[in-house]
Amino acid sequence: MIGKVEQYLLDKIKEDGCIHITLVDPDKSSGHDCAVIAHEAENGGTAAIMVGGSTLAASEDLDVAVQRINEKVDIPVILFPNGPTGISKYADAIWFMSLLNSQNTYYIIDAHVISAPLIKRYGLEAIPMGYIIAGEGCVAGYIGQARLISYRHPELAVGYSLAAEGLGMRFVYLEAGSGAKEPIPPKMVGAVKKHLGIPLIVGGGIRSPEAAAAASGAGADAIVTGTLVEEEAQVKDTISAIVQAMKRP
Ligand code: 1GP
Repeated sequence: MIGKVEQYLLDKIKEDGCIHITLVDPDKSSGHDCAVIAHEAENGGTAAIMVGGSTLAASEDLDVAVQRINEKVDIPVILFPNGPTGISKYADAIWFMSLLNSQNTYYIIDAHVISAPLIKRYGLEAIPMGYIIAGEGCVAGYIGQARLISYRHPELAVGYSLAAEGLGMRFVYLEAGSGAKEPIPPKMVGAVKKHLGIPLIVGGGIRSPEAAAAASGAGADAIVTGTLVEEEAQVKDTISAIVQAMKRP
C-alpha cells in the first residue's frame, strides 16, 4: 500500500520532473547540525530529508538527529538505514531497501528480517526500494560488500533495476557512494531510465549544479546529495543552485 510520504514523493516528481533530496548523516554531523542543514536545505528547495549513513552504530544519535530535524522542517524525514540500528520511531518513513548487488545475503534480505517487526511496531511507513551500487562505491560499497558495477557496463545497472521493478519494489536507487569522485554517468542513468517504469533516484558524488543537471537531463527522477552540504556553509544557496539546475525545460 502506498503511504503518505511515498505519495508525496510521487506527486512531487510529477510536478517538478526531478526532485532533490538532502542526505544528512548523524555520524558525520551532530543532531543539531543535521537539523540546521535540513532547515536550510528545505529553504533552498529540497523535497525531503534522508537520514542515515553506512557506519551508523548509535540509534540514540539517530533518534536525536531525527527529532531535531522534525522540529525544524515540514518536509518528510525518511530513514536511509544501514541495518537495524538505522531505525528511528521519530521518522516519517523508511526506505525498505535491499542492496541487490551485495555478495552478502545480510544486505539483501537478512537485515530486513531483523528490522521488519520493529518497523511494524513503530508504524513506520516502509517504502520498498532496490538499492544498486556502481562505480567507486565508497564506504557503502565496502560495508555492503557490493559487487560494484563498472560504469562501462550500464546494461548491468539496467538488469538490476528491472529486477527490482519485477520484484515489486517501487523505487530504484542507483548509488555511486557518498563522496564518490565520479557520479553515476548520464549514460548509465539514461540506459536505466529508458527501460524502467518506477522512479529512479541517483546519488553519490554529485557536487555541482552541472552534475545535477546532467543526471536530471539523463532522466533521474530524484537526486540525492549529502557531502555537498556537509562541506558547505551556504547550504540554502548551494541547494538552491542545484535545484534550479535540475529543472527541465
Ligand atoms: C550517498 O548518494 C548519497 O548515499 C550522497 O552522496 O555524499 O556524495 O553527495 P554524496
